[in-house]
Amino acid sequence: MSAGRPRVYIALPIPDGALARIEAQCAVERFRGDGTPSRDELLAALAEAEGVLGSAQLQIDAEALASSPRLRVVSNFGVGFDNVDIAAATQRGIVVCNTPGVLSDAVADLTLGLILSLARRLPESERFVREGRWLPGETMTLGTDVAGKTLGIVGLGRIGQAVARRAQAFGMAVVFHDQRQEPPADAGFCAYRDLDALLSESDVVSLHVNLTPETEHLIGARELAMMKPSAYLINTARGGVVDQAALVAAVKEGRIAGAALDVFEREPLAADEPILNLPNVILLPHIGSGTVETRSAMLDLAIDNLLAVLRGERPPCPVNLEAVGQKR
Ligand code: 8YV
Repeated sequence: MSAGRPRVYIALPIPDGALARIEAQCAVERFRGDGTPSRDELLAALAEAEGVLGSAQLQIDAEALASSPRLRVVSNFGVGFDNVDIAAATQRGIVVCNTPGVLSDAVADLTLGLILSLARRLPESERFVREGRWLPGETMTLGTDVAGKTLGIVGLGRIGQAVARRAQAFGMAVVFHDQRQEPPADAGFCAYRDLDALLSESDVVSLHVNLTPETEHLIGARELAMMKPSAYLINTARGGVVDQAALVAAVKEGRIAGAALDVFEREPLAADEPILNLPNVILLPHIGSGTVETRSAMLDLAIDNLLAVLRGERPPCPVNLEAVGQKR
């Protein structure tokens, strides 16, 4: 370990108690703006930092890593790590960590909320009341039941499994596809399908994969064309998993019934994005893990990860285990 207290860059807002935990062990530099720091600010901070704590939206690519000679740990406040060039980090002995597990229930809850919202037309019904259209004799178009319908889960990791359990409690049949695994031995509670079969069989398709070169635009025009015209697509994973332009076209032309998205190819969503004009698409501002309890548990785990690496210990949740212990 380097002499003195390691320098850490905190690239997201954190409460005083969490800050005190880090300051007890580290010299802290903080980003105090909204959102994420500019590229220039990030590069300037990384020139000196041994650790960085940032959201899963903070872009730490090969160039940023190359200009971080002292960096030993990137601690992501989130389970996704598509924002970090893992191969480049590993090559430089930089440990990348994430926060799996603690957010699975929150993301799964939101996913079920979206499934029910689409099926029962909740946003549309709410607008019906608020806009004064609920008049004598005026009724809403009926929704559909979820019980007895089939949910296709793409990516049966922790979050996918949490979604599967909830959907089954609502009476849905669940099938899954997972690129990393054939049916796992313990997935007896839902049946494996290849992706095309899942798409054509499911009434709701829900995405729970990491964004990687293999999953980028996993759902494009071809895949959307395989879905039932009555089916819904849910994405609470990463925007890049879906070809957003193809989705807009499919919904507009009635080739699928609708979609619910918590994530987008570019975030925040620009004011002129065509998807904003589709009434049968629910749009949320990336709030999958956004509960007080879950965000607090994520921050605790992200700090545990950060401090463990800086103490020269194995962190609770390394993404690239092979980098642990390489750089001291
Ligand atoms: C967070 C996320 O929204 O866990 C992830 O991968 O995308 C989210 O939980 C994000 O990291 C917080 O800004």
